Formats: sequence, C-alpha cells, structure tokens
Amino acid sequence: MPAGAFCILTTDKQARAVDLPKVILVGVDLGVAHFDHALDELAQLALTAGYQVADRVVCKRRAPDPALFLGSGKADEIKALALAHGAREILFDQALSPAQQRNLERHMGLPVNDRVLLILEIFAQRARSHEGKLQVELARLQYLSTRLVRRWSHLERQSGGIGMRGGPGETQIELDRRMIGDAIKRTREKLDKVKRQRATQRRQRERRSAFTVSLVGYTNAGKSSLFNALVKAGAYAADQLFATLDTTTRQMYLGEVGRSVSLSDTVGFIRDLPHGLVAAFAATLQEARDADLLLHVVDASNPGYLEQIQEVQRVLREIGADEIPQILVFNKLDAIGQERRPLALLDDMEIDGVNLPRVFLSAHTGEALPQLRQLLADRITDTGGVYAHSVSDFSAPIPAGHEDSAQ
Ligand SMILES: Nc1nc2c(ncn2[C@@H]2O[C@H](COP(=O)(O)OP(=O)(O)OP(=O)(O)O)[C@@H](O)[C@H]2O)c(=O)[nH]1
Ligand SMILES: [Mg+2]
Repeated sequence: MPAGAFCILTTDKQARAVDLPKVILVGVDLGVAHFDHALDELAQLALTAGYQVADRVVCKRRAPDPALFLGSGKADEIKALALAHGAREILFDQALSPAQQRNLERHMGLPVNDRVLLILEIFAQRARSHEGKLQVELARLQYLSTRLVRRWSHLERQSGGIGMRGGPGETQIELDRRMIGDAIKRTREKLDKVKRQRATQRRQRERRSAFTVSLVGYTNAGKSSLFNALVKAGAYAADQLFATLDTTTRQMYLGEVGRSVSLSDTVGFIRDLPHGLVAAFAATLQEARDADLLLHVVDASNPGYLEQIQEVQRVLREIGADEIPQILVFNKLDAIGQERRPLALLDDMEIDGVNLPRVFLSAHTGEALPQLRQLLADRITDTGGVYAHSVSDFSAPIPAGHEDSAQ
C-alpha cells in the first residue's frame, strides 16, 4: 500500500461488506479550520449515496494544484490504491473545478467526483414530492451545464445534418448546452407554478394559525425525531444525511397556552451545500424564511457541533432567515457523556453577537421536552422566556460582555 509522507491510509471494515460499488475517499488539507481529518462526513455521504468506502486518503497541501488539485505523485498513489481495491470511483471532499475533475479522470483513468455531486446524487435519490424532484433536477442541470466539456468532450465534433438543430457548424457541445438551457428553463417554469400553489397553501395556513415554527439545523441533527416527538407524527428519521427533503407541517397543540402553532420539519443543511441547491430549494426553505420562530436543532453529541452551527447560520443568512428569532435546541442529550453533561438544561449561548436561549434535550428519551414546550409557550404569549444564565461546562464559553439576554 503506497503511503506518502503526509498520507494517512486506513482500511474500512465495511469495505468488505456487501456488493456496493467501492470508492476511495480523498481529502486535501489546505489548512482550513473545518477540515475533517477523518473524512467521516464524506464517508457518511458516500454510504448514504449507496457506495462502500474502500479506503481514505488525506493529504496536506499549501494550495490546490490548478490542474490536478493535488500533486501528480499523489494522484498516482491514489490510482494504484484504487486498482488494488478494485475501486470504481474517487470521491473528493472538496469541490473540484470542471478542469481539475477532467484532468484527474484522465490521469487516473477512473471517474472522479466531489462532495457537490455526491450531495446532488443523494438529493436525487431522496426527492419524493413533485416539487422536490423539480428542485433537484434544476440543481443537477445547473451543475451539468458547467461540466459539459468534461462529460461530452468525446462528442466535440461537427454534428450538423438533416434534422439536427442548429444545422451545420454547430458543435455537439453547443447543442447539448442549448438543450440543457431549454431544460433549465422548462424546469424553472414548472417550479414557479408549484411555488405559486405553495404560496396559496401557506396563506390559507396563515389565516388559520398565526404562529409558525420551523425546525432548522445541520443534517442528521435530529430535526425529524424532534418533530415526531413534539407532534407525534411519523416523519422519516434515519441515520442518513438528508433523510428529509420535503417540508412537512403539522399543528402542534401547546396546552401551556391553550392554542396550536404550526410546526414544520425541513431539509437539513451541510457544509459546502452547493449554491445551486440552496437556490433550487428556495421554495422548500421558504417555510423557514416565513417562520415566526426557528428551532435550531444541534447534534450536541457531535464534536464538530460549533462548525455545524456556523454553517447553519451561514445558510440562514443566504436565504434571508437570519433575523428570525431562534431557540437553540441541543439534541441527543442522552448521547453526551456524564462528564460533558451541562449543569443546567436551560441557559443561553452567544451566536454571532446575539444571545440565544438554549435547551438541552433528547428527542429519543423525551428528557427536557416539557422545558422546550414551555419556552415555546413563553414566546407565543410574548411574556418573554425566563431561563437561567448558567455557566455550563459543556459549550464554548460565552465571551465576556455578551452575557445579556437578547430578548
Ligand atoms: N442518541 C440520540 N439519537 C438521536 C436523537 N434524536 C435523533 N437521533 C438520531 O439521529 C439520527 C438523525 O435523526 P433525524 O431525526 O433523521 O435527523 P434530521 O435532522 O431530521 O436529519 P435530516 O433529515 O437527514 O437532515 C437518527 O439516527 C436518529 O435516531 C436523540 O435524542 N438521541
Ligand atoms: Mg429529517
């Protein structure tokens, strides 16, 4: 097994598992803070998309190589490794430019893809509703339109002739690009129609119930599990990334204030969510944008929870939902070791200069669910929540000068 000075190679147990296509995962550490040295998230994405991970390769570089992203020696090592494992594809944790992807494929003689395509693949497999399918299709077409040269380079030749669009002189690429452009336009029109229908439904809902709450958060944080625990619904919850793609809305009765609010479960966010996908899912995410209150669900048992919070905040800004009041829900309390258990289940945490109320709970065991309901009830009656300003040993410390509540 080749191993360079900066190369960590490990063999995954599950590579010997079932008969799924084998892939090699590659991560290039360019010194960014959120670099996932274990490539765990990429592995989870690959598993969710239906691959088995044969090996993981992590390399260090000061800057990406413009042509190959990594060095040609490293590319040779990965190629040899892929051959040794019988891997069918190489998956990069970073987004590759179309040229880098094409060059790497030529160099290694194997399909090379990045996390963006992986996310698109998962979305394509998961989409259930008409709207979800249209949104994924739009994002896929947009991604494809920038990669045409790669996928169709062998067809780059004159292709005029009787019955062909564009006539003599139009290259296959131009033709493909035009067909994709047409498909993008058609998909957009269909989506606009669905969006109008959704807006009507939302207006009807708004007339019925004034207060709307949306669950948002990093993928796999436990939004659907919490949704099910709160409204006793059967939303699909699974240890997969992007288990939920479509928004589900239910009425939740809050006995504490004797009224119902509408609660929506939404699609999860992830680092490097392809821009086109955020735009394509604008209709689904609209639910979060129009909410009166966001329940930002965090997997408190995940060591990378702080980065995940930041990523969610970034997407919320992108969709224009960053001004909506938030309650932080630190879920999976049952999975946190005793030594990291917070001193108080209710406190607040400073995010981007704002102190947000925070509750630690477990959607699985139901612990502290009543506290969350009480927080919600307080919000709705607009009396303002009363929660302790406790110093907990769990989280990142609240910087000095930010101890005031943002109520
Ligand atoms: N230990 C523990 N696991 C939980 C808890 N809540 C959810 N999970 C698990 O976390 C995984 C993800 O849960 P989901 O509810 O599907 O998460 P989600 O945020 O809806 O995920 P996406 O729809 O994929 O974005 C599942 O395996 C759940 O069983 C909890 O309170 N404790
Ligand atoms: Mg979900």
